[in-house]
Amino acid sequence: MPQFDTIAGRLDEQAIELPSWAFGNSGTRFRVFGQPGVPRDPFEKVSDAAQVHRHTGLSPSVALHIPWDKVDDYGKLRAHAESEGVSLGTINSNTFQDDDYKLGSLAHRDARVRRKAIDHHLECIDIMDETGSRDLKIWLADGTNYPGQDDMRGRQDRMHEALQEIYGRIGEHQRLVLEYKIFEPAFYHMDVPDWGTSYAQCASLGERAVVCLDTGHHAPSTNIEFIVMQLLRLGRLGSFDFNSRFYADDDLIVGAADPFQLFRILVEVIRGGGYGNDGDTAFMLDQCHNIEDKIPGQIRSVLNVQEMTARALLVDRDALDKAQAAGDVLAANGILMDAFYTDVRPALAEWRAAKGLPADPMAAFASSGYKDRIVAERTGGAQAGWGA
Ligand code: PSV
Ligand code: MN
Ligand code: MN
Repeated sequence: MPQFDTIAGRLDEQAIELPSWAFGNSGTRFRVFGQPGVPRDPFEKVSDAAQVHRHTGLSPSVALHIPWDKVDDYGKLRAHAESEGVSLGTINSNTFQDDDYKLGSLAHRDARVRRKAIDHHLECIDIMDETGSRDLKIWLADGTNYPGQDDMRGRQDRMHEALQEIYGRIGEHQRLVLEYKIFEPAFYHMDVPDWGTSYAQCASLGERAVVCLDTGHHAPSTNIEFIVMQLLRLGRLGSFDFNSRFYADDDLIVGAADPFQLFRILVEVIRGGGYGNDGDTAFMLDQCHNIEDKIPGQIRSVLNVQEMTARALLVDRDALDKAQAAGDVLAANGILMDAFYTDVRPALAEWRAAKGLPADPMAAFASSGYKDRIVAERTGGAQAGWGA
């Protein structure tokens, strides 16, 4: 197996975008537990995200969700981010929290509602021009709850027409990223339920339309790494929303529920040329920290991604190719498992220290005094992110 030193350089290529909504209060439909010191506005969310980058060197950008992160002056928010050492990243649209969208947004039967949803996306593109963002990420809550409720084919056609108009406004250096999800909030059918639908829509829009794979958006026991392989093969794996799940779209800390799955996904990302300087697949977290502290929750998450990336980079590709070509099933599987079982934590601590980063980012944050400061300064913290 390769030594850690031989792959250490590749870890410099890693960038994991943080979701602004991970820093605000969030919860389930049963209860939102408030935490002291949570951000009161997008500026404070960006400051909290910057702490994660300060301690890990892994998260140089923050994704925004509109209208949760609506501000009067995006230039000011951009300057604030830059002064904190991060940039503004993906702009996420939101057509799921408005009464008009009860029966859908881009797929709605009513042209007035579709117009409103399209205009929201055009506004998001205007914001991207101001924030300097590359990606417009679209996740649609559109779907139906009952068989016969609406004509699925008509909905697909209307959604396509609407996406075409939005895509037409995407700049030359920007991308439209279409996220899929098997169910929820619609329970009978979703209009973009799977990677195939997202791919089909993107392929007919143009080459700057790509798919977002949220790791929590599949049926149980779906082979997600196969989807990663296929989308990279087709040149359409635009981004990841990383999180983990035990049951549904749990949005838990990535790598918490199934570290082996995260490893297998990263093996395919690297194999398919989607990692770091090799490609254009953006890594993003999409998580909610309902009961744990938010900033350490994000620190733990990016460290988990880095750890599994290091293990995936350690796979001995030459030996694996030989074993596969020879049809040596057990040897091939053993080579993969050797990398998975390698504890890279001590080597990563040294790697961080050599870069002037804290060897233990969790401990460094805990002793930084930042949390005490925000608890004292921020009173009346809003429910940011979900429900804001
Ligand atoms: C939907 O479940 C989703 O994964 C989409 O990415 C949304 O924009 C996001 O959650 C909000 O957390
Ligand atoms: Mn998502
Ligand atoms: Mn989700």
